[in-house]
Amino acid sequence: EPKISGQRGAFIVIEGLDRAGKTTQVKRLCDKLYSQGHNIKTLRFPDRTSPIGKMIDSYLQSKAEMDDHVIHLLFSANRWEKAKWIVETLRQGYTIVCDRYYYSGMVYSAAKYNPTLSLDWARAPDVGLPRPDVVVFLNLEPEEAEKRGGYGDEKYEKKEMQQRVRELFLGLLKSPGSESDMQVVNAGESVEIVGDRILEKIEAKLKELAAESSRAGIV
Ligand code: FDM
Repeated sequence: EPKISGQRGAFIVIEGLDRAGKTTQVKRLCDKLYSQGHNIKTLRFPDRTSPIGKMIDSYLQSKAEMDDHVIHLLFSANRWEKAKWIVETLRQGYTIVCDRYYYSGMVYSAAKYNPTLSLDWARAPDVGLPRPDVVVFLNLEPEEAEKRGGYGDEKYEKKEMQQRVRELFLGLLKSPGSESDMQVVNAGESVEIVGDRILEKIEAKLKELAAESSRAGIV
């Protein structure tokens, strides 16, 4: 049941490399926040269920070829499809926990080093999307990623690509924009420890939020 106190929910994003444990941690976090009395909805990008999401899925499985700019814009469109839902759901008092958002959008596309696809170009189509209240970046050392075994078969699950994505993510933390607000958690620890660290970051932020105005911003 949506909260009737009038306070909007928080928009929480979990970002990170493949194999950093995002999916596991999103699930744990939702369970924890739910047990604390929050109303929770989850979301993940890409959302492969919509027609655009199905095109993205074909691309990631190498069943369809696409120009780098085209697939980038589809990933962005896939977020815009959900923008109104996000705003309304937060307004109804639900806290949203989202697996990947536009940060992945920027870095995975820019990691292709296509000369006409810069980080700035990649960011542009996402400007105006609902802005997260907290973004946690699960950082994984390359050696630890190696230890976790081979990557899957999807398009970007290659060592070199992951390395470039990691560097770009770390670069975002130093950028002057809102991306530098990302909270970093070392994903190399155990599931329990990583979960506790994520929760610490989020609880601190939720407290700040409760004290502030309850209007959601935009990217
Ligand atoms: N990915 C994800 C992108 O390239 N751009 C985006 O905007 C998003 C949201 O898609 F390699 C990449 C990241 C990953 C792949 O993601 C599929 P999941 O989390 O493994 O489904």
